Amino acid sequence: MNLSVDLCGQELRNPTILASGILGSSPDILERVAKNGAGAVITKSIGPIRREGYKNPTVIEPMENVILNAMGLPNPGYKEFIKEIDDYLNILGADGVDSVSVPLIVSIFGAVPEIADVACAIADSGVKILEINISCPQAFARCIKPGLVGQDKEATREVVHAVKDAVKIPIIVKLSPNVTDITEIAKAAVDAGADAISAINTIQALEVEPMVEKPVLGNIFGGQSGPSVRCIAQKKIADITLAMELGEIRKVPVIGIGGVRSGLDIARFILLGASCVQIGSSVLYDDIGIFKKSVDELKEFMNEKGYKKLSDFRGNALKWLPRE
Ligand code: RRO
Repeated sequence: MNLSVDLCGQELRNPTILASGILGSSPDILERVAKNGAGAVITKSIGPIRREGYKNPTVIEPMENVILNAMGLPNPGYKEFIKEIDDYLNILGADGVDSVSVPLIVSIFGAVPEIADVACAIADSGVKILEINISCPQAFARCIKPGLVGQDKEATREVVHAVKDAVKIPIIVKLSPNVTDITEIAKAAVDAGADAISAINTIQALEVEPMVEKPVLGNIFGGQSGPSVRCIAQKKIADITLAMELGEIRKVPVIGIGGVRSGLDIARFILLGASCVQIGSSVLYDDIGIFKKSVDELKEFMNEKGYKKLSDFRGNALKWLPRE
């Protein structure tokens, strides 16, 4: 059975990727994730300058299967980050872990023109794929730039163009679910040169503590993730992949993100046309054993169905979707 995926020219041994921002970004932690079976890993989003992030609480579980976060893009700034990049690349790069290569994808954010400097410096340090985060809900709540890039076609085009003009390496663009029509933003990103699309970032959310009569998160507003968002993510992915199938958006790999917790969840996203998935909040529920566990379950599913590779069933559920 072959579970490998070609993502923007990099071979992933299986279709699971550690989502950005889940476990911090130290080389040691990413190495543990790689050793525990992830096909690739993504760092916390890195921006133009150092940011402390928001005050606590930054992550809460207000009810079962629901995680809210408002971290506030904490990061050391790209100049500090690239000082350590060799540590990352030595762990995950050409020689890989246990002779298996686990690509390192660096998530970046920022406004134009600074984001081009961030992208350039990181690409020059040897990273092979970037993910541009145009979709952090907290960026909207506290107005790093008025409005969220990922909610506006023109702003999306401008940011993706700026990064494409600055670097030769492939870029994934991570989309927000907090829009009326995600296909419009996906199209703007792909038209501007995105080599792959990932979706979804977290859904804008708010929790209130009744006894003290105030919001719980330090930043007041946050983003919802966890198993509760999986079906919402699946709808957004289907919107994008169907638009690609209908020729409305150029075909590029689509990466499903949202509540993936099992091999059947991976299969669900692939059946809707995704190339692979990112796993985020489930790491908090199931620890990093989630990668191996879900890949083993995916193998069981494929075995039972008689599939030898992911392309044997990719997109099979799309034929049920209405198209007019
Ligand atoms: O740092 C955050 O608060 C954060 C980011 Br950058 C993001 O992309 N999504 C999210 O839910 N939180």
